[in-house]
Amino acid sequence: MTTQQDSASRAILEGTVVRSTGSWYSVLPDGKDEIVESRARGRFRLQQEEIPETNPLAVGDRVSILMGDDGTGFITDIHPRRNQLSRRAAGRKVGKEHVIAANVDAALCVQATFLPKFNAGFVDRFLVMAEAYHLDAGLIINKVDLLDDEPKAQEAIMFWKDLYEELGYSVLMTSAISGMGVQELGDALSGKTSVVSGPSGVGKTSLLNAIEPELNLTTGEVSEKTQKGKHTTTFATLHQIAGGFVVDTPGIREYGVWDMDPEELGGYFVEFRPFIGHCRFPDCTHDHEPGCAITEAVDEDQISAERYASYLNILASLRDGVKDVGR
Ligand SMILES: Nc1nc2c(ncn2[C@@H]2O[C@H](COP(=O)(O)OP(=O)(O)O)[C@@H](O)[C@H]2O)c(=O)[nH]1
Ligand SMILES: [Mg+2]
Ligand SMILES: [Zn+2]
Repeated sequence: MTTQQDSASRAILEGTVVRSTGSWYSVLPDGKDEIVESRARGRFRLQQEEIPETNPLAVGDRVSILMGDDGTGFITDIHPRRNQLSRRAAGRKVGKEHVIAANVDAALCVQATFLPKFNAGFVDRFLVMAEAYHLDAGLIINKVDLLDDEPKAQEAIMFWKDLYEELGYSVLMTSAISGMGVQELGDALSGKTSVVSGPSGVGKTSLLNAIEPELNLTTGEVSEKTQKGKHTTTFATLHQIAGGFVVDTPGIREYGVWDMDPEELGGYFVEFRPFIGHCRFPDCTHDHEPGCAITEAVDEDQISAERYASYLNILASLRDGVKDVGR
């Protein structure tokens, strides 16, 4: 820094990083509407982090910025993170990781009633991710308007709604077309940073636009396709919605929880937890092992066959080293 600058006379603001290009950071100062484009020192590193990261600052990071005369900011301080979502194994495995977002509170999975069909396998992978990161998780079932005069589809959807609610997850039925549940979704997003994921075409963008029309996000297939082509250099964006932030990221396969040990997986299925530790073998993967308390619970309908099938699918993908999950 140049020594002539009189930094003492300048304003220091606190705010949240909402966008990053790797060299410039868009910072939203607390209580303000105007983004301040900010820079950080080239070799800026988080003091409290031990795992090397490809990006020192991520969306969701809380920072202090020193305002310059030209209206740009200079990041002087990054506040300790409550948590971080990243692309590599969070926690035990040390290696380079790319932080997708910091200080995330909640995770919402969006599915459609149909078009595209409700994808329980996606939901279960999403919930595993949310549990692994200790995020509050919920399910949004959109396109409820399509259920009118479709009693069979309605029945199927009510099955899933009941199942996930019984597990303790909140389930919200919405329609971006009729407006049903849109206000409630806005309330759920308020005052928090949430990850919103779901298969392409379920209506994520439509719902966010319905809550906050000024957002003017692009709906349809095109933007999704270009996102899929991008790689680890993509930076997430935080959208300001309903007094909260929504993390815009490509998909759940991106979250680095998919190289966990197979024995760990069962703990991320909430209804398995009471039975874990009661299997004959301490490292039971609840697959084929004799004396397994989980398979017994499935046989006794204490764990749903659908959730157990999802568990086995995810287990198989962990064993195969398949990282391309979440489609
Ligand atoms: N019938 C119906 N169509 C919807 C609803 N929400 C979104 N769509 C349509 O579904 C398509 C995909 O929506 P989009 O928001 O781009 O989905 P995204 O890929 O999840 O972001 C668009 O043609 C939307 O108009 C809904 O609640 N009901
Ligand atoms: Mg979209
Ligand atoms: Zn077992």
